[in-house]
Amino acid sequence: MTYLPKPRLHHPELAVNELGLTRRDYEGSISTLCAGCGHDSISAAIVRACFELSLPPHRIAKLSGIGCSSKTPTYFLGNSHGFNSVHGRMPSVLTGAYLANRDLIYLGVSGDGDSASIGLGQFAHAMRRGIDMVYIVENNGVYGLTKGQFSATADKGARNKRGVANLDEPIDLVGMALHLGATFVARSFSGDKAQLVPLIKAALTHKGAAFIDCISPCVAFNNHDGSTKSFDHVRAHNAAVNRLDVIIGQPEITVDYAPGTVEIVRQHDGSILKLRKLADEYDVTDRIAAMDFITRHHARGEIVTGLLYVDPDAPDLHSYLKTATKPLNAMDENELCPGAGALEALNATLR
Ligand SMILES: Cc1ncc(C[n+]2csc(CCOP(=O)(O)OP(=O)(O)O)c2C)c(N)n1
Ligand code: SF4
Ligand SMILES: [Mg+2]
Repeated sequence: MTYLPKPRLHHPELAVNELGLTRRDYEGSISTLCAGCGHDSISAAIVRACFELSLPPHRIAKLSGIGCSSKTPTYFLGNSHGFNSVHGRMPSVLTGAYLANRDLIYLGVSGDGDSASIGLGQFAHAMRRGIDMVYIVENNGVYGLTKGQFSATADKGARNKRGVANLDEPIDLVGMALHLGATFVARSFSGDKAQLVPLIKAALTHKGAAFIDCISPCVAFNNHDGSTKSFDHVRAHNAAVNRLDVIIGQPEITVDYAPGTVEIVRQHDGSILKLRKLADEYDVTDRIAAMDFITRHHARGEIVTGLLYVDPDAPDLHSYLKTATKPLNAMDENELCPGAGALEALNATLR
């Protein structure tokens, strides 16, 4: 059985957000993933982020591909729109939905197999097009659902459960996202909610393509000595670049920041990110420096986590294409099909 509803009753004193909703209103069905799977921690972080941002669940559309990671949208945001697509094809389905209706908040959830192997082409184009979305890869270095084959993000030399070493060079999705033009790029770890929840909140309020690579140990096939995606390995090699809070519509709070230790980033919609830099020289607005930073730390065996790059004033695909502001499903027949005269006028501009 893959669908288990949760009991609707909850504690009467559970905190409510600005919409009068509790955290439970952002949950989904009971997870059927392995106990301890990192993906469940990411689902919990998504629930918390959406609850804390007071997002209306009916305004969120969650889309995924195929894999244990891609099953997770069943386990959060049960009152939102959802579409479980084909292996590696989530980005194109999300792109179509976003072009048809820009009024929804798009959340794409994928795996390292889904995005770095079969879906690599789709991933690349989604990053470079400025689609206003949050794209989370739940990265465990294996194809969990099909029993633990190495994925394309597994590090060279990493060993599988049977002790066999991976001989291929890894694909770093963060490096690709930076290279291809994503305007919000971050990496986190499923077991670090203090970092992950603010990152998801920041990504949700970012206008443009926001990518989060979240290391998420697979307890069944990739959480043993020799794996570079295990809980222990990531804890021992994690180098966080910054600490992040998201403050929505409260710019006056910025006056409390200690000089020299904080980076303020104003996002396109006016919301503010507060970045407490652990590394003083780290600049979140410098794409080239971010690429250099992660490459140098990767060579040292370190996993850099935190917000690596953001362009707070990024344009999105609708602004490039100058598309209608109204969602297609809200247009009447005349707006959808304005007639031969309008078509002729359009064609004339292209001759
Ligand atoms: C077209 C197609 N090819 C192959 C498969 C088999 N398949 C299902 S899930 C999967 C890999 C999933 O790996 P990942 O995206 O990393 O998710 P995880 O299970 O690790 O979370 C594969 C190869 C499929 N379902 N469809
Ligand atoms: S096989 Fe791995 S990825 Fe899949 S549910 Fe189990 S622990 Fe999670
Ligand atoms: Mg995987």
